Amino acid sequence: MESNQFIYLVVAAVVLFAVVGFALWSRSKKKPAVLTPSEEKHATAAEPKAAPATPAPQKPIARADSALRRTRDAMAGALAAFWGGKPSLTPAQWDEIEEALLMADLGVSTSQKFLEQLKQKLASKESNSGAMTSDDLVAIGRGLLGSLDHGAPSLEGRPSPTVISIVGVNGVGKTTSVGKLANWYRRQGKTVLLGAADTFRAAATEQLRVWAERSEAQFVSGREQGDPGAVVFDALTAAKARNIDVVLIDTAGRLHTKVNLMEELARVHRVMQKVIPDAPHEVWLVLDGNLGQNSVRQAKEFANVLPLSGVIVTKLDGSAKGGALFSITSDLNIPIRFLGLGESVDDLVPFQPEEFVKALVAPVTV
Ligand SMILES: Nc1nc2c(ncn2[C@@H]2O[C@H](COP(=O)(O)OP(=O)(O)OP(=O)(O)O)[C@@H](O)[C@H]2O)c(=O)[nH]1
Ligand SMILES: [Mg+2]
Repeated sequence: MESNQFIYLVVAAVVLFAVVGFALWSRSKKKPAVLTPSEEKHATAAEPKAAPATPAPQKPIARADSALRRTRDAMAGALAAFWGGKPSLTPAQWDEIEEALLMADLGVSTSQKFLEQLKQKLASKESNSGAMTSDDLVAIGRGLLGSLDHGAPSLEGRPSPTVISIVGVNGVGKTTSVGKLANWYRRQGKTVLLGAADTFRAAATEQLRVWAERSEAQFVSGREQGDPGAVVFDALTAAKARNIDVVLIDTAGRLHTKVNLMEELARVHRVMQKVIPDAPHEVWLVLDGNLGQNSVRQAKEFANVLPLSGVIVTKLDGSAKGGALFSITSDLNIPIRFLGLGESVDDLVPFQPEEFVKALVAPVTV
């Protein structure tokens, strides 16, 4: 080999080493922005961190925002007509908006009110040559939810125990909501007792017992097929003796059309009054968010028989019919207490009307 060739070879080898060496060095310095699950596992194993005692629950607005995606999608296309400061909308565009509101199951009369107010707002914007903003839509939607005292009622100054009876049609999510409520009140530092007054359905008691254990709530049950009145009597007596803050009574599902079953509920409530004269302090109707306007009809029937003081709307995570909440409040004048946004223990959020409307018409990412 000639000396020139040898020199080239040495130089090439040095350059190669330098390039490879630099690449390896810079790779070792660089932290990946996102770890794959297996990298994450190893990274965590190398640097163990103390796990938080309970995972921080997501902020309600963020949860409602994602859980209401389907209802929002039902409305979004048409409401998009407002963005971009268009001077006016064509009749066809108004029809589309009306259709979208009906698709989101706001119901005919609430949709009409929504449309009228949108038209008024747009007219006043036009005369000031302004454009419709998402705040305007939120204000209109919020107005339609009325001035009821929505959300979780304060227990301050309330009789103790506060007895909340949970009622509704079969399968709407009563037991699950009782379980989630137990957890919610426990997180507020309250002592909670669950009464398994669904003695009718096999396995209902066991289902509730699991929820009680999960949320460290006390639990009172009776015999299967036994008298639900006996269970509430025992539950309220125990709650009084043990200084419990909140008693949640899970009742058997029943069709609002079955008069005898509806009367049985009223009787169970009267049994409560033998122990605590003004019980139940709250009667909350659970409605399945997938039923849309049909749930409004259910609610009317229950309200005819029972003194409803609140509504829980469940399964909104899979529903495109969340717009029915507007009719529930405007047609029935009953506050919405909580929303069920999934099947796990933290998937229950107090109803915040403004945040709800924001999540529908002007999604907020927190
Ligand atoms: N996705 C979703 N599922 C829910 C929600 N709430 C309840 N469920 C589910 O709905 C089903 C019925 O729930 P339950 O709590 O047993 O309903 P229930 O009203 O007590 O039923 P009965 O006692 O038979 O009348 C279960 O599979 C629950 O996991 C919710 O907010 N979101
Ligand atoms: Mg049940």
